Amino acid sequence: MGQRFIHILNVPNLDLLGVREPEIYGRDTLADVKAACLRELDGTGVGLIFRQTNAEHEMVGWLHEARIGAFGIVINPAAFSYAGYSVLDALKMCDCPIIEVHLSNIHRREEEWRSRSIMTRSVTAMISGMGVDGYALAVRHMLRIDRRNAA
Ligand code: CA2
Repeated sequence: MGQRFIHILNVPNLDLLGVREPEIYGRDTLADVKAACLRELDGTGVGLIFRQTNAEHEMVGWLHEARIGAFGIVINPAAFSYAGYSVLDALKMCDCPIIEVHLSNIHRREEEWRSRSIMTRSVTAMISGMGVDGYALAVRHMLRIDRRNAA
């Protein structure tokens, strides 16, 4: 088998992480998130594909790429969490573990609609409210589960 990859996928507006609303989302940027995830993967042989887009069709294409044989998917669906049904359908086609990550605790936000992610019922696990640490924790968990399954 060739090298396997964890796909970390970020969607609308997350390119502005660290720039807008730091009181909610923190001051770390996506580059910091990527660096933290690479540290987790160091020496494991698992590769990283780290992406962000503001376009729904691009995200669907990336999920098709990850559909078969990926090590795992970590996705922050951001606003697609609430109406991105094409992203949801594409996620359901993937055969690997999927962890949904939200920087903020979506159940604690002022706007009640933020707590109603349509993705959550179709993913393996969800991390919400741990800020940028959520991504690296998701990677660590996936590595641990894989090691457990191999033992
Ligand atoms: O907490 C999260 O990670 C969210 O997925 C972020 C989304 C929001 O729609 C979800 O309810 C919760 C995107 C928020 C707007 O985008 C920004 C990104 C970076 C900085 C400021 C805003």
